[in-house]
Amino acid sequence: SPAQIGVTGLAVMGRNLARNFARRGYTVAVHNRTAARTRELVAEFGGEGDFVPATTAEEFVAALERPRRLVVMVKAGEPTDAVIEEFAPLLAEGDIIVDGGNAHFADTRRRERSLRERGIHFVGAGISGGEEGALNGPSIMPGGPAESWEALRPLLESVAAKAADGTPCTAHIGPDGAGHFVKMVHNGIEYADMQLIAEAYDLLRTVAGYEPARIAEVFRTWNTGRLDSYLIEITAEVLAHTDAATGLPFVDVVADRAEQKGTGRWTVQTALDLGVPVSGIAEAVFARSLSGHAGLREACAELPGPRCQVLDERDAARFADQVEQALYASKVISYAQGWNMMQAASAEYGWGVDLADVAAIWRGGCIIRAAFLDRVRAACAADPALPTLLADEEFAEEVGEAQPAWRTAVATAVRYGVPVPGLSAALASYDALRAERLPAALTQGQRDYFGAHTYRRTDREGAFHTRWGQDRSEVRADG
Ligand code: NBP
Repeated sequence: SPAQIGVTGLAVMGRNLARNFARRGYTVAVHNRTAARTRELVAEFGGEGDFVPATTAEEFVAALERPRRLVVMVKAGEPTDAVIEEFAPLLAEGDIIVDGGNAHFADTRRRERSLRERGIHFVGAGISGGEEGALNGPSIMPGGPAESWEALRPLLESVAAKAADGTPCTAHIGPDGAGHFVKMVHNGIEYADMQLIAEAYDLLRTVAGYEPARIAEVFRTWNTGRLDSYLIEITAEVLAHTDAATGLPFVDVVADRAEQKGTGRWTVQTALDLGVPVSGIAEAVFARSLSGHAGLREACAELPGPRCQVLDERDAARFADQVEQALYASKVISYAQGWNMMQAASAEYGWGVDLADVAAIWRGGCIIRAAFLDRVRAACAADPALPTLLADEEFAEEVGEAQPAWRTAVATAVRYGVPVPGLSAALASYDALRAERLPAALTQGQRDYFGAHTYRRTDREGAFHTRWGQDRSEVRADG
């Protein structure tokens, strides 16, 4: 029987996604550049459902029912272009290519435009959840023509994760690059979440003096409250783990150099272009970069700083509670920043992204899945024009209540010399947003002084310039 869907690119992600479709009762055509992978898939997992193995691109395309639905799961970048160029000439008008890889949204926009001219629907779908998610239910963020969503919807809803209320974690995000954009911001927020958790761990270790196993218990407790999330859950697992070779806490034998594959960096680069401050994500990306600069760290290792005194038991317990509040408030800030970034891109590209949908489909399957996202969804649904999550009454109240403890946690970190770029940048963002007057007025004065860049006044309309080098009289600079 003809296959309802095809998957080409059968490394971990593609193989697991193909199995997911097959387990849900779909007939799945499978193909890979190196045919051995296709044979391995069918030999190992053929019993899980109906697979139609194809060796050549022609065989693969011929195995699919019309309109053809073809998922590409290859390495992002040139391999994706190569695969599209291989298949596009074999497809007919109305056929759909889904790119499930981690493409940059600008590439997706380019590919969508070029394939549209050839009558082919191109869908850039962000897929989160790693290999486990691909097999058992990822969060899927498709962007592309609305017609193709109708053709893909039943299949994607069937394989996607289900949120606690049973709704599938997939929705049409918007045209062309919208899906990959949202996936990129997801990954940026993931960086910020991980950095904040790492800083909280560092404070509990260094200032409260807790051992990793005890910190694991603290995280387990936090995971029963408002911080309930996959990342907090796995943090506890990693901290509780003992290295078999040495008997030491696992976290103590791992080299402290964090690596990255690039989606966090893309988020920050794109945010700079859009002019949206995403300081939480930026600090997380920079923190990973700094950790990897061995020479720089070695050159600075002897620089003076305060001696860290571990708190006594009672103060440590109080401090741990303050750290929870700092972590939660900072998390709200970094989500608010990510949300602003999606709003800005949606306006810039005319995508019409529904941010309540985005929160809803991140509730399950993806790496940042969290109970918290149900509240973000509710806030966006209640007011689709919400300028920031901080304007939501509930979030505003919570962050407002957390802020004294948040300040104490950050101040303590500063006093003890523990770096907390994520927690402190979030607090700075909060204080800047709520400030009645910002020193930006002085910045404008400086710009006018050295570059005649002009300024606006608080009391009158128009642009003005002061003749700094002459008599310092003010002149109108517009009209
Ligand atoms: P990889 O990113 O490691 O890519 C390997 C696949 O790409 C293989 O099937 C390989 O075929 C194929 N390929 C390459 Br490389 N160059 C090709 C070319 N020129 N023509 C045809 N095929 C080519 O696989 P992955 O880790 O499964 O990830 C797949 C996609 O999903 C990536 O875009 C990734 O960023 C994204 N993603 C991954 C994860 C994750 O947790 N790993 C999570 C979310 C998204 P071969 O077998 O013949 O070499």
